[in-house]
Amino acid sequence: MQSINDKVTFITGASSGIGMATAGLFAQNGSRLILAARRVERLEDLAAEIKSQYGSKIFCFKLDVRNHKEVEEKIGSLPKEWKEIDILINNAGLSRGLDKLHNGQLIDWEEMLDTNVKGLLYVSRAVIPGMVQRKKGDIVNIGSIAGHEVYPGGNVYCASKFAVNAITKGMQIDLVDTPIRVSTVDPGMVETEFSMVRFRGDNERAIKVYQGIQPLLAEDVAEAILFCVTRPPHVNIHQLHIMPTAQGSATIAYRKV
Ligand code: NDP
Ligand code: 8X3
Repeated sequence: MQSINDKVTFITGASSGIGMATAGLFAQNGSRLILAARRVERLEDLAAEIKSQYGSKIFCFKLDVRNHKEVEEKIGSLPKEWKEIDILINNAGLSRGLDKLHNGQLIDWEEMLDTNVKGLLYVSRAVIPGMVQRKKGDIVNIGSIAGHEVYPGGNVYCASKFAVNAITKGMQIDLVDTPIRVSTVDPGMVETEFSMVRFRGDNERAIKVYQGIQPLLAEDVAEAILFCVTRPPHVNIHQLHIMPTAQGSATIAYRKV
């Protein structure tokens, strides 16, 4: 097992859910953290909490992964002690709506594709060259069961996660002549702000997603991410599916009502 102690981990979308839980777990394991998201005040609160708990070194900055220029400039101008990123966790992502494709909203499609696909590409393009130059690094992309199965109304969100899957494969092939490892962690239902975002704050609808079932916790996914990056150097976990025990597929869940 490799240690992440003192390694620099960059987490996108660290202001909530899986990203936030991963920040906590990685700090607990001695990693230094770069945390990015749009809600920077949340990052600052998280950083203060983690610092007081683990004494970690943390650098936070506001970032909208959809904005290519901003991604390039902010990652390109990281302070000297934060420039050498060891671990990149491409986690920022979201879903909007569950409409049939023919009723879908263009604005929702664009937001999902711009964030989940193009945002991941922009961040990767800004970070990976340094890893190649230094001949070391780990990349974990957060995919989804939605990147393997299409479910009713999932259309464009699923397409974005199928794309994450393909991009991950592409990275694994393109980096095969380097020591850099690339993984995708693909969860089923995780109880985070995901459904509140998907249904634009409709709490009742969001709660129903997890009714009668024990979903994954963000911490469960954080553990899976940590597992990927702590394998011995000759081991690359290509893909890690993680599902709630009561979820058999994207559409089949056993709910106790
Ligand atoms: P949350 O809504 O709790 O967290 C999403 C995070 O992404 C937030 O920190 C948000 O920060 C960030 N984010 C969204 N858009 C942008 C943007 N344009 N720029 C920068 N950051 C952004 O959801 P989860 O933790 O569940 O989601 C994390 C990842 O896990 C996503 O990729 C999601 O698709 C994936 N996933 C989730 C599952 C689930 O059931 N919850 C299952 C499978 C995969 P902010 O708004 O502050 O910018
Ligand atoms: C999030 C899980 O099942 O809503 O990626 O697609 S699901």
